[in-house]
Order: sequence, then structure tokens, then C-alpha cells
Amino acid sequence: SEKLRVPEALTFDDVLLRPKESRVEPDDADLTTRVSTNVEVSIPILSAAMDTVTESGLAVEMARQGGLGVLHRNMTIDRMVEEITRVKRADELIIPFDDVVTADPEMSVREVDELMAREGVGGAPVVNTRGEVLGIISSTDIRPHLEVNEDDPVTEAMTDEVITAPDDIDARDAFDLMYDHKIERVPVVDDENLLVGLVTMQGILQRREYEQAVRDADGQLRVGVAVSPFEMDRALAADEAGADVLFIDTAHAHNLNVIDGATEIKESVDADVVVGNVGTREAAEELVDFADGIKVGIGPGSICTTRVVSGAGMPQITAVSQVADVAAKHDVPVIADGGIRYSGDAIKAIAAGADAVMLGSYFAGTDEAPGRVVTMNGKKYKQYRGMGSVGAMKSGDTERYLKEDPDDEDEYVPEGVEAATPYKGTLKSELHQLSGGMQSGMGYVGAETISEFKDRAEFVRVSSAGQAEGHAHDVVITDEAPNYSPN
Ligand code: RVP
Repeated sequence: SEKLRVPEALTFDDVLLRPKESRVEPDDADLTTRVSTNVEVSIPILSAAMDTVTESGLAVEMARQGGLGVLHRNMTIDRMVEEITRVKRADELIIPFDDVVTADPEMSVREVDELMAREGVGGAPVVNTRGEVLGIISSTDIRPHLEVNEDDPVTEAMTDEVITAPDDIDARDAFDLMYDHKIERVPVVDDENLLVGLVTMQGILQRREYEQAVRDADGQLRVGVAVSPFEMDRALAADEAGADVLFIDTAHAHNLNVIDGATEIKESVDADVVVGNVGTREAAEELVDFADGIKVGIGPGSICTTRVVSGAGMPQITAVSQVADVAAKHDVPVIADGGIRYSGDAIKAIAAGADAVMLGSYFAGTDEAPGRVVTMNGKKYKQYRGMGSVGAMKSGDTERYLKEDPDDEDEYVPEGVEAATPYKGTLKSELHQLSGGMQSGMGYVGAETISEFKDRAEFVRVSSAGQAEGHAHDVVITDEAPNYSPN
């Protein structure tokens, strides 16, 4: 019958990159790419907007390491604003007034010592109630050998000839100032000598450590945030708070109501607006005229049961290539979201036409992801759940997956599961494996940049015998590799 004359759709395991002539050493392969019209990243990797993956802690580290974290939206708008602010401020040169630990001149040396220990800082400006800087105290000023009495007022022990800086100081000048005076911190004051912030040597050195960090024009880390297409106030608040990219976060963005909402949001904000998820050429056609990026993935996620529950979906390599065919003509970046288990999958998604990839399960087990490490049968795990799982829907995500009455558990029709994922250590080492593997793929294809790679890459089709051959086979693995576990 006509109905059964159906096209074939492929996913990661169905294809491999055809090796090609190359002079490219993997280390020289440049992973720089664009995730949306105005946002460039050093590695083509985003973390999923899920409540067991991306909150400010992981987003900060993603941006420091060269990628982009996308905050989930299972939180109130106020909390979202706080989370965005945390990322934007994380590596700020000038610690803003509200976050500076200050001592008041009435305090005793002991009180200040305790205060600094409690707050984990090595020094504090001493300011009066007007906010005037009277001096600066550091833990080295109050070592016992300096014969200060613990009950003395802090004003006896502090340095009162304070070196200060104006609020337009840049990193270079601040470094030189501290270096020349052999000091660790400089209060930043306005023209009335009122404290407005603090620059620390530690902060400057830390910024220098992250060479690949993804920052905005003001030097702040970049961050993305998920918003619903039907929650304009959340989108406006995220934009106002300084989010760099809003991700219109839906399971089916070829829904015309979603497109209407997304269009309205795009017209109302300064941030870039990426829309998703879609998985077909026709859906891409609807989005290319206004979206700053298109996110692809209908059902590939590790915790996703959409395809089983709804019977709908699109294997990810085909989905990405269909969307990319359309998006490339309009110069709109494409993000492949979900189903990536290995670095090889990630670079195959790029070969299919994506500009960047988004991962959930790969990062959920890291230290920076939300949630505790639990031990089961002597192995360590962290929780990982779909945003369409009953647990995630109950704690607030009310729109992404269809549901009638939020208070009645029997009414939920989940499209995701709640799970545990092996504990993995630092995000930095996971990203190192992921991007190293992707660079290796570029080496096999002979491409030095992502755009060259997209042009040169060709796939071969793999049989199930070929797939088995590709995995470790006919051996017993004795030592776990950092980037591979069978299935
Ligand atoms: P993975 O990396 O395979 O774990 O997939 C993560 C992606 O799965 C997310 O970025 C999102 O697109 C999708 N997801 C999240 N929740 C659910 C669900 O409950 N079905 N799916």
C-alpha cells in the first residue's frame, strides 16, 4: 500500500565517518562554532536544560571550559533570575558591593577573624555605616606573632592607608596595581570614597586560567536559559537578567501555537532566541525566518520515552540532516539535542549538519550537576530524570509534556523516566574526553575547522555486524576507559 512506502531514517549507530586523506593532527582541529546568531563558543557543546543537569554551578563551569550551559526552567522566575545572575557574576573582575564581605569598625579583631573564616575570604574592607572605606584588614594582619590583642577593635590592626581603584579599572591595570603594591585585594570606590566593589588577585588569576572561556562583550560568562513559549514574563525576566540565549523549550516546536509564542518572544527580547525541538525539514522551514538557532531532537534522549509513548519521533542523524539542509541555506545554526552517548556520536551529529550538540546524561553524573552522589551496591550514582517524567512534572514543569490536572498524579502521561547515572567526577574531564574525541574525528576526515568538517564529512552505512565490530568485542574489559563503556 501507499502508506507502507516509507522513507528510511537513520541514527548514530547506523553510520560512520568515512576516513579521508588528512594532514590534520587532532590537537590542531579547531572546535570553535556558533550556537546562535550572536553567540560563539570555543567547543560545540551545550548542557541540557534539565533539573538534574544544568543549574548555575554547571553553567559556570561549562562557560569557563568553552561551551554553554542552558539553565532549566523547573524553577520560579525569581530563582531563575538569581541563577542567571550567579553565572554572569561568577568570573566578574569587580565583586559587586552586595557580595563583598566587609567588616565594621566596631568589631573586635576576633570577630573579624571569625567572620572571614566563616565567609571563606582572606581579607575585608573595613567600612562605616555610610559605606566609606576606613581601612582594609587581612588575615595576615592578625596572626598571633604580630601581637595584636584579639579583643582590640579591628581599627587597631587594619591597614588604614588603603590603595583603592576606580570602578572603570580593567583587569590589566588592577593586576599591575596589586602587583606593584604586593597586595591581594583592592577596594573599588566611587568619587566619594564609598565602597562599590572589590577586585582580588585570586579572581584575576582565576580568569586567566580559563583561556577558552565563553564571555560576553563585558567579559561576563555567557549563559543560556530555557523558557516556555507561553510564558512571556519569564522570557522578559531572563532577558533583563542578562541571559545571552533564550531556548524556547518544547517537545514539539512544529506546533503552530509554539511558533506563535516563540515569534512573539523573539520580537520582545534582546537575547538570541533558539527554538526547538524539531526533527523535519518542514518544521525547519517554519523557523528559519525568525529563529537565531534551531534545536533538533524528537525522542532520542536517554531518559526519553516519547517515541514509545506517542509513537512519534525521528532517528537523530536523519532529523539533524533534514533540519540542517534547510537551516544552512538561511545561515541559521543547528543544535543536535539528545541521544549522544559517546564523543563519536557528537561528531557524527556535526557531520550530519549540526553546529553544536546538547547533552544531558553525559553530564548528569558530574560533580557540578545538581543532586547528591548515592551509593548502590558499592557503585556511585547521581540522579538523572527526564523533564517529562512524573517526578520532574510534579515539581513544576507543567507545559513541555501534555498533562491535564497538575495535582492529580494519575492524570500524568509521562514521556520520560527517572533514573540514575554513574558518578563521573569533574565536568572538566568529561568535556576533555568529549572534545578530544571530536577533534580525533576531525583528524580522520582531514578537517581543521567545523565548517570545513561539515563540508568534507561523508557517511558510510553500517550493518549490525559492522556495529558490533566497532565496539570492544571478544574480550573482557579489565580496566575502564575514561571515554568508553559498552552500551
Ligand atoms: P541525553 O543527552 O540523551 O540524556 O538527552 C538529553 C535531552 O533529552 C534533553 O536535552 C531534552 O531534549 C531531552 N529530554 C529531556 N527530558 C526528556 C523527557 O522527559 N522526555 N527528554
